[in-house]
This record gives sequence, structure tokens and C-alpha cells, in this order.
Amino acid sequence: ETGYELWMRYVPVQNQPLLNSYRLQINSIAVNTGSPTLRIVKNELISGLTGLLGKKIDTTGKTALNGILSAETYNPAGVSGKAGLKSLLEQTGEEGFVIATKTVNNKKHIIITGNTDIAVLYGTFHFLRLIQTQQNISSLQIISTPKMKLRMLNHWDNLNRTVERGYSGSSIWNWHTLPGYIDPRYVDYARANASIGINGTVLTNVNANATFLTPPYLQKVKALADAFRPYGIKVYLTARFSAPIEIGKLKTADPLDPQVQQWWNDKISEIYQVIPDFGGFVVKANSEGQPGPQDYKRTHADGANMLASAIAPHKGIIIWRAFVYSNENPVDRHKQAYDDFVPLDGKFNSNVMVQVKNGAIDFMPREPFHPLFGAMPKTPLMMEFQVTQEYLGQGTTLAFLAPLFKETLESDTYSKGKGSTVAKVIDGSVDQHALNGMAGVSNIGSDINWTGHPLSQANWYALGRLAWDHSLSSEKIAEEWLRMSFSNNAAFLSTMIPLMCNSRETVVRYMNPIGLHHIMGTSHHYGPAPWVSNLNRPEWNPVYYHKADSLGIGFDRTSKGSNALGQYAPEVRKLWEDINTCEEKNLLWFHHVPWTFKMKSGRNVWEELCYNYYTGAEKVKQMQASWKKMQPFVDPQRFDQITMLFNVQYEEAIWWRNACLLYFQTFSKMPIPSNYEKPDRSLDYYKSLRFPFAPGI
Ligand code: BDP
Repeated sequence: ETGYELWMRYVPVQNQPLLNSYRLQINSIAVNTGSPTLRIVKNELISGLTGLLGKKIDTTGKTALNGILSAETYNPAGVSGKAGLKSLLEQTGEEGFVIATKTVNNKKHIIITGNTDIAVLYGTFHFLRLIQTQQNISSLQIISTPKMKLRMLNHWDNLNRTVERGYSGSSIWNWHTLPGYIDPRYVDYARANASIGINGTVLTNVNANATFLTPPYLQKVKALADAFRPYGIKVYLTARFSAPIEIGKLKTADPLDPQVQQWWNDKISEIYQVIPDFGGFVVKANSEGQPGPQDYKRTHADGANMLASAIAPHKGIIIWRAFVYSNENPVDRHKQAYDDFVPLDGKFNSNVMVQVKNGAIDFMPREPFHPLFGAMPKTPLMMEFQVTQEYLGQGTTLAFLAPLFKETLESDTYSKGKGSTVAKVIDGSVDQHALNGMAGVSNIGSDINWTGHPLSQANWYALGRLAWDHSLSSEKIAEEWLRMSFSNNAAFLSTMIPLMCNSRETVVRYMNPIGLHHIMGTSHHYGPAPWVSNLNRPEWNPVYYHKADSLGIGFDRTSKGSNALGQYAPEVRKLWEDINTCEEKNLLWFHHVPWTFKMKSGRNVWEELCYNYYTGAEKVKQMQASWKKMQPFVDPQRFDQITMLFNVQYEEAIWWRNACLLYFQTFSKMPIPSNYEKPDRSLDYYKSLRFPFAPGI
């Protein structure tokens, strides 16, 4: 298998008694095909059930027997009405669904219903998932409503089809052949997203190109929007702030200039004429050299509101990114987004969301939650996770990210007292925001299996599932995905669920243990380079982040240092400020710690680093060994690919371990404990490595 089918392989149910019982319970399906979305529902049920049940599916909905599967948008005169499901549907909004077993006209029905066609599609995928994962369907009473309104992928895809931080081929958007040619892959993409509840896609890179806003490109975007619409997916674009100058021939992009405002009004009207349900813009402004309102001494709110006013009549939204760091040399880059944005709380128009990365630095293997969460109660904040593994081993590493996402979502901001978790801030429940959502920077590309590393498909899956329901556990998500993507075999699952769920922690151990961060290679971020100190801006250099010296290691962000901790609620600040209560996993993130400091394990900091780097590499070896035993459960093609990638990952773990320890040892001056094998290469060797082949930006 190539992996192209993702988690929708629909292979026959292997468990014979279960298969027999499913066959008895589904004798016929009844779907009214009055809309493109309902036609998709019907086709999905036919192809899914034909594959899973290994029988031809009767689609008349008429059977002398029990066992009718009906999928319909709520209809008082239909089975959903007759079964009395109206009251349940009062709780499910526009996208939630109900799946219920009911007797109607003396026959047993399974009814999939919702208030809209798209809700029925979501329910259909959920129902198929029940069979794919071998659940009991004999007496169903499921109500499921998404916890977030916007569930989005952000593609960092460029006009020339390169993907910034992409490790799975080129962009799947073929701008050259659009709009005339609709690659079937666009439809498969939409279907995969709908299967996990994703309802928005930002097609273009945050480092934006104004060309996308020109008429020929809007036609191409329209073609994609048309392909995605029946799957409930809205299209968004990134807006380059200086577009009025670049494609509008104006002299300025000042958001308070009436001509600029008029230009955006006109441009936005033009977009809505072409794409009536266009979602809106994502904007990266005054960050890493991108143009923005501060170029004209205006604030982020001035910039966002100018676009928000222009798009409001069309019901669009502006998602303004908080990933900013200014051109002046900062004391601590960690503090900049908060300093720029908190004073603007309450100043954004009601159709603006501020999109915040999970942490304040940049998608590190482990990062404490961003201090903006909970600090802007008047502004809806959208979560930005990174699904592509820019800093977690890129295309060769297994790092199942649900535990990373969950760690942030479950962190308590204390903004409205205990229990004000990040999840509840972003789902709008803490501050009552109707506009709420979660985005992930996509890991999808033109590779046959979509994500490069076959196991990275699980991260796309996890993003969607958590945006729908952030209370799902990592184990549950891993289990669902493994059952559907590989096998329902118990021995397979009992090895693979923990293997997946521990994989990110393993990466943390051999890359960035106990709070180290941003010590990756310059620009491409591939591999270790903690020694780099010669880049133009201090905060581009790894030495800025680890601050190793003869006394110790780590970034002092307490009140004695940069005081980034001052940006958190008192409860959080207190916990992390005290070196004795700060969790050890975040120790070097917040403290500069003497090499001799005793950890809970009894080891000193140097020994703890050695322990983590060696254990991390060792754990990759264990994953390799466990994976070998999975051969009976996996098709040869995917088995071999993953085996080879684990081999690469092991070599990279050794490289990380040796390079980092040899380098930090030049400060600690302590030996690597004698029970560990010594690095077989010198620090100079690791420093000399160059990676012209590493995918860049
Ligand atoms: C960093 C990436 C860079 C992105 C930037 C962003 O290295 O390529 O443009 O984030 O999110 O993680 O804007």
C-alpha cells in the first residue's frame, strides 16, 4: 500500500463474528441525494460499506428485514422526525450530528442526522469510523458537536509550489494547471479533511505573495473553493499587507489612508464576486521582514481593523497573527508578542481573531504555553499549532504530536481562576467568544502518501480530531488512527499505541531535554547546532537560547532575568519562578542553572543532560526493535518505508546526542558518565557538517 488512502482504507472487517453482525445490522441504506454533499454521503457509505462488509450494498432503503441505515438532514416527515430526534438536534448546532438506533415503522434503523447536510457528512464519517475501528453498533446514541467553530489547516505553500517548512514533496496546488484542470487529489484532500471535521483551509504561505490576489489567481482559488465546498471547507488566503502598492500601484499601504482602504474594499468585493463564501484573510505583518501597519507607525489593531471593516459586509473574518518580533534587539524574544498585543486587547473589530502559536518562541519540541493565552480576554484567540515537523525531525522522524497539542491545551492559564485551560480560552468558553478556533500548519505535500513519513499522517488526523473535540486523549486518537490506517489486531495496537504516544517525548529527550530550545541548525533547522553564535540578530543564535557558560546553562526568565514570567498569571509565575517547583521538563527554559544543581533523580544538571540524550537515542533503538515485530500486521511497502525511516532517525538521534553533549561539555568540563559509550566523532566533525539538501524556507 502506498498510504494514499490515509485512514480511509475501508478494508474488510477481519473479525468474522463481528462482520456477520455488521452485515445483519446493515441491510440497506437510504440517503436522499438532493445536494452535492448528500451525494457524497451516499457514495461514501456505498464505498465504505462495500469495502468493510465485503458485500454489495442495497441502496433502496427498502427491505423486508430490519437494518436500514438512513442518513438524512433533519426532516420532520422523514425517519429523523419520526424517530423523535428533534430535541437532540437542538443541541448540535450547524455542524454537530446525531447517530441513533431507533425503531421506525416497526423496523430497526440506524439514523445519521444533523441540522445541515454537512453535519450528516460528518456523522457519516463518524459512523464509518465505528466500523473501521470495530465498535459495537447495535444500540447507538451518539451526539457530537464540535468544540471549535474554525478548524483549519494553514498551508505555507508558495506560488512556485515550494512549501515553506514542507517535507513531503511540493505543494499539492498546481497553480499552473488551475483553474482548468481539477486534479482528483483536490477532492481527495477535501474528503480527508471532512472526515476529521476540518472546515477551513488557508491555501497560501503566511510569507505572502500579492500575486494571489490578482484576477487570474482568484479564478484558480475559485476552482479550488468549488471543489471543496460540498465537503464543508471554506477557502482563506494570506494577504500581503503591501499589496495595494505591489498590485494596486498606490504609493502607500498605510491602513489609515482612504485610498488604501478603498483599494481593499474593492479587492475584497471582487473576491466575493468570484467566491461568495470566501472565509477571509490570514495576515503575518511586521514579523520577520514582512510589511505591516507599523511601517506607517500604526498598530496591529489599525491594520487588522482596516481589513476587518472591508470584509465585514461579506461576513468574512481577519485572522491576524501574533507571531511577531521586532527589529530592535530584544532582551527576550519570548516577551515581544505579549508586549505588542496585550495593550491592543479590546481594540480589535469583532470579526478579527488573533492567531497565537502554542508557545512564545517557535514550535519547539516542548514549549510552555504562550503567555498571550488568557491575557487578552476581549479578543478571540485562535490556536496555531505546527503539524509539519520543522523542529521535530522533519521528514525522517516519528513524533506523534497529539501529546504536544494536549500538553498546551490542558495547561492552566488561571486567567479566570483555576481551570481556565488554554483549551477553554481558545474554544471561547472562558471569555464567551462565539468566534473561536484552532489551526495547524499543514504537513501535506505531493508525496504519494501525502505526509512523507507514513506515520506523520497521524498528526494531520490528530489536529482535526482535537479541533473537533479537545477532550479526546492522545491514546484514543492514536488508537483510532492505527486501527484505521493499519490493523485492529490487539497485539499490534498494544505495541503501537504507546510507541506513538511516547515518540514525541523521545524526540524531546535527544534534541531539547529539560527545557533547552532553539538549538537547531541555522535557517533549515535540521539537526543540532547549539554552537552557532555569529548570526546578525542575537535571537537568531542558539547561544542566545541556552546561555551555557562555565557556571551553568539555561535562560533566566525569572524576575532576576528577563522577567518573561511576569507575563503569566500569578499562580503560573509562582510555580515556574521557583527553581524548586518549576517542572524539570521546563527547567532550562526559565532558569539559568548551575551545572552542579541536583535534580530530583539525584543527578546533577550535566548528568541529567547526559541521561536524557543517551536515553532518548536508546529509545529510538527500542522503537526500531518494536517496529520490526510489527511486520506480520503491516503491508510490505509501508513496513519497509517505516523501517528505513527509523534507521535514519536512529542515526540522527546519535548525531544530536553526540553533538550536543560534546558541545555542552566544553562548558560543564565534566565527563560523560562511564556507563555510556563515548561519542566516536569530535565536536569539530559535527560543527563541520553542512546540509545543502535539507529542505529550507
Ligand atoms: C517559523 C518558520 C518560518 C515561518 C515563521 C512564521 O521558521 O519559516 O515563516 O515561523 O510562522 O517557525 O511566520
